[in-house]
Amino acid sequence: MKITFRWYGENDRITLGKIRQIPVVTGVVTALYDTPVGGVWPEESIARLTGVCRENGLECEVVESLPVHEDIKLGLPSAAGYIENYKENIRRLGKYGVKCVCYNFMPVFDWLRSDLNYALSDGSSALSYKRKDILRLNPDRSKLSLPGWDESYTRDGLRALLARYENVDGERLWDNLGAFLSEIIPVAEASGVKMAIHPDDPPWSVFGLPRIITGAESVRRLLRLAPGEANGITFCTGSFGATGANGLLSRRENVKRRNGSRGGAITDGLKEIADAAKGRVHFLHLRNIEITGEHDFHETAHPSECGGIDMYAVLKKLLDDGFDGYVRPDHGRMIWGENGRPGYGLFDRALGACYIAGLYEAYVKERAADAGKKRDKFGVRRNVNKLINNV
Ligand code: CS2
Ligand code: MN
Repeated sequence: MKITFRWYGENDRITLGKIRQIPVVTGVVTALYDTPVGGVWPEESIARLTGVCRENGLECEVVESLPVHEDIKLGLPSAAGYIENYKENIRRLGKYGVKCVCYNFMPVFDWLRSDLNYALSDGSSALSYKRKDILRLNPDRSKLSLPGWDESYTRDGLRALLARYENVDGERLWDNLGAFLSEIIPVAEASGVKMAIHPDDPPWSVFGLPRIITGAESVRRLLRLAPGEANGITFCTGSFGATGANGLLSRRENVKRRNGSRGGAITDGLKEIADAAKGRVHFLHLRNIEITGEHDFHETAHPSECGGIDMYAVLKKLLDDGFDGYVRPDHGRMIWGENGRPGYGLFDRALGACYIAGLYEAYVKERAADAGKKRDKFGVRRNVNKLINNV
């Protein structure tokens, strides 16, 4: 497992020089931000991006996101050309050492929140989602100004796009995802790139738009769409966790201590999603949240005791199942007076990275102690050595 950190490229105020000082982070998760969605990423830009990371002592093996053009999600005839571009991007990224690509298939909106400055009791702030506030933002009824949302859509452009989705329900969206995957997965396999779809955030329909990557059943269906290890997921705890229906949070009713599980409350919901995704979790986003009502939640600091998700249980379950991909701290709070990009300040995410490293070190050493001198099929002994060298 490699601990990474999201970096928004050369315009990010959080420089590579700062990221490399977080003791446990070995690589960044990044993207090109100046190519329009659907276009081909210039090879020289990819070379520059990956090169500058390496020059700063950081790996550049994960791209998040390689956005999917709306015409692909809508299944329009023009999708074919955009899919070709997408394949070319995968090939180019593979050529420059990228091993994992995170993307999503959410119509129109990426992550959605109603408040970017939700006050937590310790004086910090976090992102939150309140259903009634989101309904007030309904683009058909009000002037749409979404916190954190891409400002590049004009109001009319956005309305026109929403209208095009009127004929696209969940089933159609699944068909369009299937058509996309059947084209790109073979290319990803051939390019040594793992595709990791990000769950919908939040995992329910917003503004009448379908959202389909929401829980265990979606993961099973996704994996049936295209064979090949390259077809996988980003296990985003905060996204899957936001709906009580997924039972990821360690509420009393969700927790059954399983025989042999020492510590780490593996809820039935966690087990179900992780089992569905076994062998196909290529990327892990650790974010903690607290559910405050039906379709209401706010984000918290990463440690288990700060939110509803038992982070050790998640990590342990995935590692027990053979996870050996990339992990990054997902959205952090704003602390210590930082005024950063919503969810992506430096300080709290850096705390998150160190916390993840602590959980991992404990897991690896405990496993090594359990296994004695025996070789472990998950490469734990190798990981111990890596850890001792890295930490
Ligand atoms: C979010 C998303 O949860 C997250 O990681 O910040 O923006 C995410 O990067 C995209 O949905 C991935 O495609
Ligand atoms: Mn995420």
